[in-house]
Amino acid sequence: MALLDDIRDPRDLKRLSREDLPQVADELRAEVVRACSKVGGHLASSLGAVELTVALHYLYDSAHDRIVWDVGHQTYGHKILTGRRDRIGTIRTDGGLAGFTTSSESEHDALTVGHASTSLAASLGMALSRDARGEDYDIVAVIGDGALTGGMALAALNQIGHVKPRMTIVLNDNEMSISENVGALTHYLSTVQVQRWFQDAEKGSKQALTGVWEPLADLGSRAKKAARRFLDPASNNPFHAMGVRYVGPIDGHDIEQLLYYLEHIRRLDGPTMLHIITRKGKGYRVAEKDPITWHGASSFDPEHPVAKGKAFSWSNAFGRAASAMADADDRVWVITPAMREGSGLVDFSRAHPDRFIDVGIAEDVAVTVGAGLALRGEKPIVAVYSSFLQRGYDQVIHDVSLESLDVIFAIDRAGLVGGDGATHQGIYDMAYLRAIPNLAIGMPSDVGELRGMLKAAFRLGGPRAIRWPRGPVEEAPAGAFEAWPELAWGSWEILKRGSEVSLLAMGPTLAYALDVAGDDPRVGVVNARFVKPIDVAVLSALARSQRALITVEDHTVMGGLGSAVAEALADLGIAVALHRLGVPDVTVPHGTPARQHEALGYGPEGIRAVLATLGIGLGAESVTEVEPQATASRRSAVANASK
Ligand code: HTL
Repeated sequence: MALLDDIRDPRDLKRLSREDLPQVADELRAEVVRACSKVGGHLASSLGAVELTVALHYLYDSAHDRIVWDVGHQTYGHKILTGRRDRIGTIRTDGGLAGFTTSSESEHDALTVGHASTSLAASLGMALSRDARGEDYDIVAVIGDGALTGGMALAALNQIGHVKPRMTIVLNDNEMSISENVGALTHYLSTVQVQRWFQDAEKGSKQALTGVWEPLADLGSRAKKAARRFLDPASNNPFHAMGVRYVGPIDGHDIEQLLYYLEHIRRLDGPTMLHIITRKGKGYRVAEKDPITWHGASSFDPEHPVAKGKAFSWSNAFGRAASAMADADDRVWVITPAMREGSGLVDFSRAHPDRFIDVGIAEDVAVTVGAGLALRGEKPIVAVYSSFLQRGYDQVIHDVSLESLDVIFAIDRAGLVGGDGATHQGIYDMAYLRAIPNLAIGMPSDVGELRGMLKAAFRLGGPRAIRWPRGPVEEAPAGAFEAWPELAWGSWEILKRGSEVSLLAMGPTLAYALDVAGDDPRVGVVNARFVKPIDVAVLSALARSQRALITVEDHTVMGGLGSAVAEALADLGIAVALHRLGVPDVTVPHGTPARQHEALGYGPEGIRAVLATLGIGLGAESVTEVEPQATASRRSAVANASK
């Protein structure tokens, strides 16, 4: 690792000669593979951006200039070059580096990010400030072709083309989102532009320099040669039409070319997009061959890389259930905003290609396409991660709930999600959905309940959200839609009666509650599987007969199950001690969910601690010595960790 060993800071990189840079890229690539083989991570995207990373850091001063990475999952090389090499093997793990760029982690991370399509608007904001204050620094946004499918990116581009601030936009085009990229723009980029470039590169473009390229005209023959590769702005280019100068496409793995074009563009006024073509997984054979599998890798043996088989998951259970529903009824459609694999929909997309639609990274569009389908009598299922549905919030209210349309929201990754961390935590959906009229919400605790909820949602109609966590679940025989269990929407299930206290839990926290309650006759357990409506009959009976109720949820305490129960008790006029366990008012970083549940006070130990305060001692370890403050101090420890 000859060169990388001496790079502790991007300034060290700048001391090298240009000829050395390909070697730095090779070493960086090896380091990214090594880190991901240890702890997993976004391998393929980071490998594809290695040359770009080297070129950007060679040219710009990332502590002063602003390099704004979209999503931030392709930045492992950037992290290594910006003083974090010694910790790169901790990425996405408890207390380790974040998986995305995070401003609090480094001055070189211009934006805290994880969700797609924000880089252009944020860069525009930075440019507006810079220009208003007469400051002088460069702004480079790096956005993938996947992230460019997001409405936010396109709307920002529209504004950038209007305001015309000086900035560079690098469009890192590998023709992939997580799966194959979708949309007309993608089609345009891949077929028209790329073909044109490869043809023109051979022949030499006959297009003349026009006024837009005049800054280059006096740069001599090399610039003119380069300019031949610039597309004629009069051509039918959508970015140019939006007021953004377009350059490219060029080979994004050729550092010389990258530097050459970036240097020229840096001198131009106004916004310029440099379209670079890269390969996802570049330089690591398995990842190049199968970038979908190696987009988000688990740990692997770098000498013999084989993707780990994954246990049957909630996503798989949903995918199968959706297929059975679509088999039974031709009105069932599934819409995904770019998460076919993650949402367990690969088989569905093959079995029902005509009723499967990937709208790109555009959750807002996914929701309103669902509304449109429902308006025509179809039965759409919008399959979306909890944290990404935040992007479609207005659409849920405005387009679906006002008319109480038959749209099922299949919400995956509800709860803490692990390595993806703060940006991806699925801990707000009940809070933000519960206030919406007409919208009902449930959370199953096993596959049978998932099917029962889907069936009930389908039969009852109206907007219905069903949420489930990331991770494995016990597989249950598939069976036909008609044979699925009937489940009364809004019904809770008393799993164990207790004489003094009841634990009300949902989804994964139900296992904690059952574990803690054991066979102690004083402690009951309820599967509080619906938060809207909640089971008022069961709740009021419990509240009148128990000394205390404890809600346990993998969600913010504010607005979730605990809130729903507190509100219902207030409405019922029942005064009973209520302890609400869940995520307190803090951001939660990446880490191991089970450990985080404990640290935040809603794991088994946290439940025992609360029971201990009620005089119910259970289990030896924690109960007697745990004071009420213990939970609070654990909470603040996690809060501090996330700062
Ligand atoms: N929806 C939103 C709003 N944000 C994110 N991050 C996702 C979904 C999920 N997601 C990623 S990475 C990614 C998606 C869809 C693909 C991005 O494709 P792009 O980059 O072309 O921009 P590439 O991977 O290098 O090809 C993550 O959550 C990490």
